[in-house]
Amino acid sequence: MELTFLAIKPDGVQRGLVGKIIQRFETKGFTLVGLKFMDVSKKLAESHYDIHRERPFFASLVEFITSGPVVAMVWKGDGVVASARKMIGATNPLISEPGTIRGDFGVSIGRNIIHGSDAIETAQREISLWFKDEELVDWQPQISTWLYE
Ligand code: DAT
Ligand code: MG
Repeated sequence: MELTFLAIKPDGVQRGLVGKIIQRFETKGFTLVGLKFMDVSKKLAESHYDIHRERPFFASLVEFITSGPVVAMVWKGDGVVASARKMIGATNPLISEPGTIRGDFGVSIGRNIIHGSDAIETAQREISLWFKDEELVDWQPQISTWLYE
């Protein structure tokens, strides 16, 4: 089944939004596969945001994501990559729809609370960058038959 990588950024952690954010993905029906609370090294941050290396905001992005602990997660489910992106909302919280995480909790593009992989291939790259194989748990929630036909 499809996997995605999500990370609650330092602002989400500092603002005490970890529980609320995790709850949204749990109640939606996605399955938690990996979870760790961690500091992010400059090397990991630069590698994670490699595609933005030439953008003017790259340095501040790396500084921000390394400025405090983050919650790194892997979630599983049918269509989880695109669905999680919808639940997260547009990059700029000021234009993210209400009901999305960024739309409900944020006001600034440089403090947009959470990262989510933008495609299945990106998710695979990000999961292997952030997690070792043995840190991912292969399990089926017992309520699966009530979530999936
Ligand atoms: P997303 O996080 O929605 O996938 P992205 O991949 O385009 O957005 O950019 C990665 C992060 O970089 C984003 O979450 C916030 C920051 N960012 C993007 N565009 C920016 C901009 N124009 N000014 C400042 N920060 C920006
Ligand atoms: Mg992105």
